[in-house]
Amino acid sequence: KIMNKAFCEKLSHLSIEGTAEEIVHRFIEHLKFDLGKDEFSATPYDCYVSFASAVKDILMDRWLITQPQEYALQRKRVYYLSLEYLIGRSLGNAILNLDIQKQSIKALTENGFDLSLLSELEWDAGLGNGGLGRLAACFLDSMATLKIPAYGYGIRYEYGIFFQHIINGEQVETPDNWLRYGSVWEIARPARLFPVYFGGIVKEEILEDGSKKMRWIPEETVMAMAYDYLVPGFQNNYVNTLRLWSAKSTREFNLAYFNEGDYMQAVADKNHSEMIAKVLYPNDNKMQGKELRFRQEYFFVSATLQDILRRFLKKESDLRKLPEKAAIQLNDTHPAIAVAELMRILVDERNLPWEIAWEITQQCMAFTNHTILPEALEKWQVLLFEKLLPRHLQIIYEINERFLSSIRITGLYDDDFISRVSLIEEEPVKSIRMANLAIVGSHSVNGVSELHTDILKHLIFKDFYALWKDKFNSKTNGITPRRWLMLCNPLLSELITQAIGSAWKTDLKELAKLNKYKNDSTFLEDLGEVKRQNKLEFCKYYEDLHKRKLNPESIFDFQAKRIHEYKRQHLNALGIIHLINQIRDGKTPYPQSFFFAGKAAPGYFIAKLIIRFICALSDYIEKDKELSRYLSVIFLPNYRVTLAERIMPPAEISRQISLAGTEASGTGNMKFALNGALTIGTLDGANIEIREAVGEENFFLFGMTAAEVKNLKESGYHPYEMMRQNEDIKRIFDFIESDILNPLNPGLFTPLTDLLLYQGDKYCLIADLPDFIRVNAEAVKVYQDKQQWNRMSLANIANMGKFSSDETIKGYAKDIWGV
Ligand code: B1H
Ligand code: IMP
Repeated sequence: KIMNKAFCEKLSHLSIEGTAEEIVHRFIEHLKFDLGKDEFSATPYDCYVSFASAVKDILMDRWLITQPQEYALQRKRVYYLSLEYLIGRSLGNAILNLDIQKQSIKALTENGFDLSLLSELEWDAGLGNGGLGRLAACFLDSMATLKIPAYGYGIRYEYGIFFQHIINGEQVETPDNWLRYGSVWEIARPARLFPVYFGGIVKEEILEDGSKKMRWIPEETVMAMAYDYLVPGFQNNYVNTLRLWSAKSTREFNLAYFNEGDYMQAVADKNHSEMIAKVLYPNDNKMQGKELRFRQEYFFVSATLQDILRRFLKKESDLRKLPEKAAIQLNDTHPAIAVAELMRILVDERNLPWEIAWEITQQCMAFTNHTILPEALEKWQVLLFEKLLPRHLQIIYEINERFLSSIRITGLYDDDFISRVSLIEEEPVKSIRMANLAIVGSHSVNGVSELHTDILKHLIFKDFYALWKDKFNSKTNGITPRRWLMLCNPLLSELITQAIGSAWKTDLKELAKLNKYKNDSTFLEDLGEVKRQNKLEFCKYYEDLHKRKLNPESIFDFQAKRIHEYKRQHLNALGIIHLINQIRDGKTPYPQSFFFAGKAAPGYFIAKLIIRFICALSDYIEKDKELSRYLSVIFLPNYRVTLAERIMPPAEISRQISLAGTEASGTGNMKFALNGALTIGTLDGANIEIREAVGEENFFLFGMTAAEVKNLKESGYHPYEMMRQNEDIKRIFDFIESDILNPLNPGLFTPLTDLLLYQGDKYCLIADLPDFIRVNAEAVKVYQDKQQWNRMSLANIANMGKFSSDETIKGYAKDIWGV
């Protein structure tokens, strides 16, 4: 004990209520005493930092109440392991969740500051690629709101997802050095430090009783240092922890290295170790088999499991009780090495018998799959394993042997079956199948929508489903209504609250009460007016930033998501070319603005070409007087959480047009619908459930079903012939092949058209195009009946309750975690 009673007393009595006066006081203290700034030197950014620090003080105060409470209660904790957290900004969210909006605005306005201007100075924390990372962030919000003692664990990347610039119609990436000026929101824990080992050899030891034991003698050590981010629940005084690991060289802690050996080499080695937490891999739905990524995965899993066990062992000594106190959720296979690591700790370090260790591991672990795209399924070469984690490789072999012999002795399965479920793939290169490891090592496997889970059960994991039906379950994704409605769309939130009260904020199903307004023409007009105001607001934002005018009278139509062939941004583009052809034929369409936003992985050639295609289309239309009267195409650069918050309120049409059976769930689809956009979509992922919830008459459906796609591909799909037989499609391709979009660069888009016409059109754009053209026209027709459109929009908002991440988390808590 380093503190006496008197001091502890003072410590526990200093608390912050969160009045305007306290906020101002702390704001000033931070400005003066942390930053050393005065009226002559403070910049707007200094003011943001100091004010945000005052808000963080309140977060910290609540956190220091929540955490000891949970120690006293000793409830089971949830550990969410994810390589991605796409958080965005924190200031507005903290103020909302702490319920200090009125005081904050008072504190600022009385002193001549503007909250929205200060908020704009915060950089996004972009530690994720897309849906998978944003889902993790929504889950943290919901777990805190539901007062579940939960921890997010991940990596504190020095560089988050790259910035996207569009230069001459092309994507250019620059690094997101988000920590350059430090982050207000993180708390460094320099003493919360764990060693993580790599490489070396495994030695067999004979113990006194004659039994054998494996001892890993690693070659390399990297230190993992904790940084904490506080996660407040919605207006409930409950604050959880997101703990992100940073890599530190052991050199830092062992100065002897510098004295004895080669000083220059020691510093160089330091860089090598610290590379681990340097940068987020910028791929979405694709595995990149790089050694550094493999190191990242093990680094954060090893540090996390050490921390979990440390916390457990503070109050318990019997590791058999671990499953009663810890639920570990694996966000895809990226942390799947946790299965082998926990086994290694229990068997090698804690000397538990294998069977007991296996029981503990399986009961703790649960696995969520997020994609069925074959290129995303993680497989790591045995050679790499052997080099970096030789003991884990042995453990995986042993898990595999025990697993395969347990099914062999039943006599129910043939050799083909056994080689399909094996954790080891022999051809073309011997590799470890991380999904198989995660499935075998977990008590629960879930998909992220009904359709996706069905595909897991009956297609990609059907052999495991045959073995363990009860392991499989579906948890449809969700979004937090705090960020995705209250924060981003204050006008709509206010209208809703006036109509049905505030209960929807923590019980989104309350929105169903809006259904009673479906024939209330005043309410429908108010709803339309909110959308109109949001469109005008967006126009102002866009025009200030990009010096280009938008037409607020046009239909605001959005496709915002990572650029990927399976998501079919190019299908949307083909639909726009059809409209061009119609205008050339003298037909005058209703004015439409097509917005695209999304990043392409830097190494994904076709995705980058799709961006060029959209930008070329945008230019061509803008320069043509006749076309630009009716159409505009706008590529919004650098899609990120903050931009997503800007586009949800003004959106009228949401495009969710992936080929059926490819998008596991989607969550952008939910954000748009919750903000009153109508979806033009396929029967894919969660679209199916959204359509069911809002009513099929309030959803613009097109395209094949997943079953139809399967049939078409099996019976022979001939996109070129289809194109030849459809006059509209033929003209679309004639248009592209004429190089009118790219006169200075003839043939630029040939790789794209070749993929569709001559290389099998993997994602069936040609097959779905006629129905896509039909549904686009239908939506535009309906739009012209404003009251009808508003009624459909209301039906969407009112029936989105099931897609709150609060609901999703309740499902995980009950069915998987037992909390
Ligand atoms: C999703 C990924 C993903 N699924 C590999 N899979 C990655 C796979 O860096 N990697 O190697 C990164 C990301 N991301 C998305 O998850 C799905 O495509 C969406 O449909 C789904 O809504 C989202 C959340 O479940
Ligand atoms: P951790 O769980 O060890 O990471 O500690 C997080 C926070 O939990 C600490 O800052 C304390 O507020 C609280 N805490 C940690 N250990 C104890 C304990 O033994 N009793 C009560 N509270 C604790």
